Amino acid sequence: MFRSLSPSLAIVATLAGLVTACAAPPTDLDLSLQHASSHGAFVVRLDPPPTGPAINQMHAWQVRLSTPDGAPVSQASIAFDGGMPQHGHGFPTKPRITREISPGVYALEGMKFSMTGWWDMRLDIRAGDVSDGAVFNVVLNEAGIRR
Ligand SMILES: [Cu+2]
Repeated sequence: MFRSLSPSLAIVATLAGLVTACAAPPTDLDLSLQHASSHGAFVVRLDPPPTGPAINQMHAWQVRLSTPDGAPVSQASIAFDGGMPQHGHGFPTKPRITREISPGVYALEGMKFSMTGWWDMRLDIRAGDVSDGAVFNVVLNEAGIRR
């Protein structure tokens, strides 16, 4: 039984390994960490930790929110979601916006990347009666964030 199954199992395991290893991120990803929100209501900038986000370590980012003409946007409520689009999983933690550090600057805490590859970070922003979303792509390799 074991003998007859193992060759095909080995092949399946090998193929699965190859597919995972070879799923390179799309080459046309927008890797910018500052851009307009989807409908242009805000300009959003993500600042990673100065030392770069190390794999498997909890860390914090900052989110800078402004109007299109550069005025800081205070008292926004920002929901965070994201994960690895090619792997179908989210973050291993529950990152969230915890507080406004200074006008228009928000702390994104509880971040942790569990592996290298392409991650997306999605923000749902509401300020007053204006709502908009922003999506960022981060490609991580052993050296940090690919630019
Ligand atoms: Cu993954």
